[in-house]
Amino acid sequence: MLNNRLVTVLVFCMIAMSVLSCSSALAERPSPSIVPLPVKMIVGKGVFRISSKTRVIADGKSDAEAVKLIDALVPAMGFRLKRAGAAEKTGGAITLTLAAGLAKTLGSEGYTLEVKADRIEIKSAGAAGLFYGVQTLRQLLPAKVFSVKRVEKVDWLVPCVSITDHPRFGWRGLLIDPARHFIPVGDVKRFIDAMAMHKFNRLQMHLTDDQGWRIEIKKYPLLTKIGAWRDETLVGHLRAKPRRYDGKRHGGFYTQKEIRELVSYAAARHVTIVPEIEMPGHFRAVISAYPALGVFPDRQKDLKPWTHWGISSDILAPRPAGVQFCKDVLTEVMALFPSRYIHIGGDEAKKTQWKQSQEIQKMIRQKGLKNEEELQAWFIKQIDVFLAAKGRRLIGWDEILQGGLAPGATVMSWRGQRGGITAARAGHDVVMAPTSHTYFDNYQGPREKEPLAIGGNLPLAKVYQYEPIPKAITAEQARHVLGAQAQLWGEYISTPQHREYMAYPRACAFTEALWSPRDARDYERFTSRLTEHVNRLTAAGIHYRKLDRAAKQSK
Ligand code: TNX
Repeated sequence: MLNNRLVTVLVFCMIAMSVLSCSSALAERPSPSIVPLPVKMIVGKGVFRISSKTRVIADGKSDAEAVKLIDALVPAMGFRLKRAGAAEKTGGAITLTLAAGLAKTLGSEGYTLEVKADRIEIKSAGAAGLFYGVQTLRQLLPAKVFSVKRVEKVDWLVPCVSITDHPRFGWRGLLIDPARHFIPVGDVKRFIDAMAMHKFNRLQMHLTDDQGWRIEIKKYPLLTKIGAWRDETLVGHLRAKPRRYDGKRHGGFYTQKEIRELVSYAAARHVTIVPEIEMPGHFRAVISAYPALGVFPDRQKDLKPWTHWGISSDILAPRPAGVQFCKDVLTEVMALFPSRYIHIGGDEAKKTQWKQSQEIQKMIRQKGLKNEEELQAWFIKQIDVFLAAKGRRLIGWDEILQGGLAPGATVMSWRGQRGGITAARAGHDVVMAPTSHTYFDNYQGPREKEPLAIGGNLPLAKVYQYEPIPKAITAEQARHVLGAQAQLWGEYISTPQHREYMAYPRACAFTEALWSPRDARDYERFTSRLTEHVNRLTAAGIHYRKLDRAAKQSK
């Protein structure tokens, strides 16, 4: 009797378990590993087949994005997919449609992507959204479609899905630093390609620093003739003693023609290049070219661009001629970069020379200012007014808060979130870039196993957990947080491979922190998607740091 009952219970349990596992198998139709995770994705039944018969349909306005889709698929298809008119009957089509009505719910970067057995439809209110829809579509295909070389003449199967997606933040940035090590045009383009694939939309280029000036300015030719070249470069870490140098001249700069080319290359991938021209500090390369702009021109006649890292005390003397110099440079910069935001640095400006100079001290008194901090604030304000009059906005590192923030300024908060919080509370816009979570020049694993880096420790898991909105601000103030940016400072990064190694996979985690809904974040699931995603990086030839089990443990 008891035995019989036991058997019945057991059989019942087995049936229940098999029903449950069956239904969960249905529910868990393998979900494509999309990075960054879309807001909403429903996986359906069946597949769409991309073949030589597939046509691409786009109206006049979405045309450019259709061409980019066709271009992207050339290596995988081995030929260019043909275009068709909307009315044409085809063997299945990929349609790109601009639908202004979607702006209300999805903004201009959001999109819907429907993959049905007989068609694929991407819709967005903006060209950027179509572009991002295409990026997601590529991730629905096997990883090898990301290869730029391989040519396969096969049909590709796309799983049926229904995706609705839009970014959480509008500023999803990365910074590169050609000032410390020059980055040739081709390598910048390569970096932009990888960014676009991950839906980043801002590339800050740190174009000037103590160690080199990297942009042609017609009015001041010596900036690149002298300021773009240093005699040699430090080998090893700045803190290692004695210091050793490589004895090799290093330098380079972008001509204005090259800058235009980069700006349009980036724009075609919906990336805005934000130029950064450092002032009043990090100014040694400028003073090497034009000693009259320094605080002590007589003493600074033989100055040369710095050959090691750190912060030089050579600072702009904010005489009328110095302020004018900055405005002249920015005039040429604005003509080259359509970016609404112009970054003027403003960080780490050592005030030693201003303190030592009777002339600057007199200037401070005459302007009725209290100290050197207020002089810097006064100077930044001149630049703020100048940029605003031209319809642009000044953005600077959080030191621009000291001595009073210029009225139109946007703050990039790097020394923690504090600067960002102060600025947001005061009603200023903010881009978060704290050293704690966004300094990709820091180590990402055990030092003894990693290539030389500046220091610190920023593992993948920590990047993934980054939350740009500080708890300390209200929802209203949070609207001032435009987004965040990760920095690849270049002191210890001198090749494209190393730059990619420092950027990936951390940038995969970072883009998800900026794009995907806050509540959807799940590190375990992210790393499991990442194991598939890195195959795309491999196919695309991106030199990333291999995933390790520690990535999961170091949470
Ligand atoms: C601080 S972040 C800097 C850079 C350095 C970086 C190295 C900032 C505004 N200034 O000049 O390259 O640290 O991590």
